[in-house]
Order: sequence, then C-alpha cells, then structure tokens
Amino acid sequence: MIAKQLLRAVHEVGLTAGISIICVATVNGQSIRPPIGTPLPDPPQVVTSFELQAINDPATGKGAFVFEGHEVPPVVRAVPGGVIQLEYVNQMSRSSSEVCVDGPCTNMTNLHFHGLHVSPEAPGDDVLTMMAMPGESLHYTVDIPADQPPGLYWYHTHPHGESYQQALDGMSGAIVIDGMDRYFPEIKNMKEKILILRDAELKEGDPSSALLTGAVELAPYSCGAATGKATRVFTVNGVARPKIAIAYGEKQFWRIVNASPDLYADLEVDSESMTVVALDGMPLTYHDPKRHTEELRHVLLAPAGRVEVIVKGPMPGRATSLRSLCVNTGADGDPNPAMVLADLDTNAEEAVPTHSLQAGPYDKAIYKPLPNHVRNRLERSAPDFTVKFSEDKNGFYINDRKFFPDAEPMTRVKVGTYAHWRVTNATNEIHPFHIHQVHFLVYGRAGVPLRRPEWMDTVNLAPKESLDLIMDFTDRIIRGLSVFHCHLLSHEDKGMMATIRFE
Ligand SMILES: [Cu+2]
Repeated sequence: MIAKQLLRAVHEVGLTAGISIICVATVNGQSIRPPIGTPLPDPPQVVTSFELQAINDPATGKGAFVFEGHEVPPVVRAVPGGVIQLEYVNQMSRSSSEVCVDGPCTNMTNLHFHGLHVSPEAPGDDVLTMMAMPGESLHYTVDIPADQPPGLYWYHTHPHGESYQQALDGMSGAIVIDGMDRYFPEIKNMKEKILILRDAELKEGDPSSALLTGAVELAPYSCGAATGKATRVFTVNGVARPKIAIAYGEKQFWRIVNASPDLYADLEVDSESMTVVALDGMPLTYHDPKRHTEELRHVLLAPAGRVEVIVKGPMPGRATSLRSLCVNTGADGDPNPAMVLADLDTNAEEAVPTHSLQAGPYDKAIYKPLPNHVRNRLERSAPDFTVKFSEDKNGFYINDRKFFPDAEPMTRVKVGTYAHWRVTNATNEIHPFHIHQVHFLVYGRAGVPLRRPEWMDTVNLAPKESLDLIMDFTDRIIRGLSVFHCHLLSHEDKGMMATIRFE
C-alpha cells in the first residue's frame, strides 16, 4: 500500500513538473538515480559497424558506454552470415574510485559477444589476449556464421577481476541476430520490444533508495534460504518500473536479457502465460522442426540469460505487471526478493516509434537436429568432462583451481564433435554455468532425464545440483583458446573460471 502511494506521489511530482525524470543527481558518493515509472525507452540501434567508448561518468565515477555522444549503449543488429565491426575506445580514468577484487579497479576493459558462435581468437570474441588499458583501443571484427540461430544475444565487458563492477555499472548492450520470423512468421506483425534488465544500487538510509524500493514494491521479507537485505533492484532499459505501451489483447514480441552481474529474474506476467519462442538466443524449434512454442507461467533468467516471448495486452480494467518472483539462492546465496519490473499500460504512448524486424538474407529457416544416435550414445556414456563449482573463504574454484591466465587449458576438445559434460555444484548457493561461443543441451539432472530438455548457453545450478549437458563443439569457426565460468561475475572475478582449447 505504502509502495503504491509512493509510486503515485512520484508520478504526480513528474506530472506537475512536466518532466519524467524524478530523482536528482547528487555528488559525494551518492549515485544518480534512474527515472521511475516513465515509458519504456527504446535504445538506439546500430547495424554492425560503430564506435563505442568506455568512460567514467563525470558525476558518479561509474563505468559507462558512450555511443554517439550519449551514455546509452546501442542495440547491435546483425544477420546470420554478417559481421560486427566495432572500434572500442577505452577512455576510462587511470585512477578509479571503484574497488575491484585486487584493490582499486585498473579500468582495463574488453568485450565479450555472449552466445554468438564465433571465433574466440583476436580480433573476434577474445577475452584472454584482447585487453585495453585506459587510453588504448581495440578493434573487433566478429564474423557471424550463416547458421547462427537468430535471436537475442548481448555484449558486455570481460576483464577478469573487474567484470563484476563494469557489468554492475551497466557496461553492456543487446545484440539481435535478425531472422526469428523465419521460424515464427506470426511475430512479423507484432511490435518488438527489447528489455535490458540492469541494476540500481540501494544504499542504507538514502531517501532515493527508499523511493526505488517503494516503486518496484521490493518484497520486504527475505525469501528462500538466503539471509540479509537486498542491495539492488532491477531497472528495465535504465528505468525503474517503466510503463510498457500495449493495447488490449495486442500481442507483442518481447526480447529480454538479464544483464545484471548477479541478480536472477524469475519472470512472470500477471495472470497471463508467456509464449516462449527462444531461450538464450536459440529458437525452441532450431534443433527440432516439430517443436514450436512453449506456454510458460514463469521463466527463470539467470544472470546473462535471455528469453524471447510473445506477451498479450491485458483485458480492460486489469492492472498487469511484469514481475520477478522470489528466487531461492541457497543458504550461502545473496537475497533475491520479488519485485515489479514494469507495468503493461494500455493507455501509455509509445516512447518512440518501435522498429520493425529486419529480414535476414536467407529465405528459409535453418534447422540443426541433434542426430539420435549421437544423443543416445552420449546420454548413456560416462561424462567426457566434469565441471565442479566450489568455494571457500579464500575464493571460488572450478575443479579445485582458481583461474590463472597462464595455466594450461583445463580441458581440450575436438572441433567437429559433441561431448557429454557434467556440471556439479558443491556449494550451498546457486551458480549459473556459461561457456563462451557454445550452446549446450541441458538434458539430465543427477542422471535422470529432464522432462523438457533445453538448449542454452547459461544454465543455473541449484545448491548441490548436478546437470548433464550435451556440448555442441561442431562449429568449425570455433577454434582456439576460450573460457567457461560462473556468470555470477563476482565469483568469476574471484577465480571461478577456466580455459578450454578447441582444437
Ligand atoms: Cu558462482
């Protein structure tokens, strides 16, 4: 109730002032607060050739991306078979006010193109040797294969030891590989909305933090086994609880990425199921032409996860919101309470005209069924490789080792093959497993087949859970040294990452 009153007050202040941005920038350590309750902004879009600058925001000192003079990272739109050309200029300061794992952040930075089946070597999706210190630049040429599944991907920085802080500051953006309508022609006539979930930090005793928690109706009670207070809420395209314009009964195509370094989103639209068409950029039908969409009441998006859904506008008189439900992160996990992410608003104006889907160069949908004999063989075989996540007071480990850049690769795999991997979580908190450049089929839990196997590039592991995966190493372009890691980026920074050689 109080939350609703607060939100109303916020709206009224905004209306009276004739402006939409409420909270004011303050100096001396207080951050600039995101706008609350305004229409969902549509991020700018670029088609594959552009310059991006990394800076420190002059008011807050936080890391930020600048594109065409504004601190709004663009959505990169590309097609299968296309190329992303990106000049990445590090203009961050040489002395940082932010603290990373090993002391003050050095502001080194680079980029990862999360989920794309591209080369892990320079000048592509290389997070190991490509690194820009302040004053330096990197030129990326990312060749996208012709059979890249069309869908939602994203780019974010990946400097080991500083990934968490840069992701938390919002140094990330969406990538859309066009052509989803080849698989689901019905989306061609729908408005597309790209929703990027990031974080706004809460500070004890800070009045604008109270406004934020009220606005998103942050659940005051702890949930699950985690203890302590939530320190963050989600924003959507930089706004806390934006309004998403949608007409009664109108179907829209929403592409949602969780760009938080460590908050989980268990997404639900009130009183409606969501029609899921793709997970982690992968159309559900990509490996199975007979499969179409999936009606789900809620979808868990681990940090870095994406989902693409068809959402229907609410019936008259029914207030409908997009929410994140409570996520039980485990006894050693961080609190991840329920909150409202956005409101579906049948009266709201579109913030700016939405763009239409771009057609790819290919007429037909490409499918890549997993051969039955391969699947049967791998599912019955012992794992080719096991990943064990563990932690203690000194750090976070994969197979009892902390990441060390000069170490021998933890594993080597043959390009052109599929492999059975088992990922296990020996800790009392959840961790999302991610491997660069590769999608995998999550098909079993503790040796028992899952009812609904899914292809993903980031999968959550519950405490003490063990999952069986079929890794797709068949893309010939993916060759060289790469990494797999926990996508709770503070864990990655503290060692939960390892190298793999595709050879
Ligand atoms: Cu982790």
